[in-house]
Amino acid sequence: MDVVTLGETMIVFTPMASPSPLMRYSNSYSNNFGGAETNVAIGLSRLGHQVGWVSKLGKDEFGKSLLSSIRGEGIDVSQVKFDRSAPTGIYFKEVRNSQDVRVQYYRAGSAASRLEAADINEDYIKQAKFLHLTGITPALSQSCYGAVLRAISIAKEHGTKIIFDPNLRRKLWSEDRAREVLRELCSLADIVLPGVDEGAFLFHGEKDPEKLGELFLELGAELVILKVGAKGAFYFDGTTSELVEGFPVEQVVDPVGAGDGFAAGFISGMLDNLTIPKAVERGNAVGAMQTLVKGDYEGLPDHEELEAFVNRTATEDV
Ligand code: KDG
Repeated sequence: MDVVTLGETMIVFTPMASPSPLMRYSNSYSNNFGGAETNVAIGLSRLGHQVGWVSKLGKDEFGKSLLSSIRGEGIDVSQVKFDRSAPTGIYFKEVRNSQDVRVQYYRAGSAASRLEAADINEDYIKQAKFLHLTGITPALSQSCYGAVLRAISIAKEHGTKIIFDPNLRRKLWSEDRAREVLRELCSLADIVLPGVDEGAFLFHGEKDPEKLGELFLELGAELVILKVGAKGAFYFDGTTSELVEGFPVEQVVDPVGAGDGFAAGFISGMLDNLTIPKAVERGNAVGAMQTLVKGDYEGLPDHEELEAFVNRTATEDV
């Protein structure tokens, strides 16, 4: 296994454009699914890597549909359990414009929020090269926080590299608790992937990339990749710091999942033994591609699509 990830995936409802894209007026919705960790897993799988997902789903129609969709993306779901007494989480997503996306969660008490340390299988984590975690999971419940800490301690014991994306979701917890836990998890990770706004949240409003890079390194990571939106991402490894420029896109259709696309591209680059700047460049490209399509993961490319995007050529139309 190249990467194991762990967290909640939900059914996503999005207003159909007619009669209005706003939820308060919409009377029809399309549905698909989304979750930061499976977005990353799907991105990696499409780029040819072996990925496993650890989670819980309600034993309901949504849970069954999610399991088969994610399995259908080539992800190992052997560590996904069904919970008969809790539902699969759902959320509603309203994309007002590329900068204004509103989400309404119905996930409190979901099956995934019942994930606990005892659900984490040591043998499964230890055979992976990377453990990917986000700051969404510990926000779901105390037991999820425990599951994340258990996965980290197994990874540390067996030399599995920990990649942590803070993925701050203010609706899920208080600011103080979020700051405390996200800083703790950044300090336990080998590689951290914050956005500049998350850096400002964690470090008293600091927005200077160079300073943020130092602050994250001081917390304990060996490599910090600081995302600065469409401009690209900086990397800091303790000796070098550099901005790797992003890929401009004509029109962002849906920004949700761009950070997960970045993570998938970057981790894929690391797995393919690219240099750090080249891995960051792949992250930038995959993140940009994800914004071109409606949905949390639908824009994530395979290798052929990625190459065509980077080289500004067309894919073969078969
Ligand atoms: O990063 C995108 C995710 O935020 C989205 O897919 C849904 O996991 C999700 C969440 O918790 O908001």
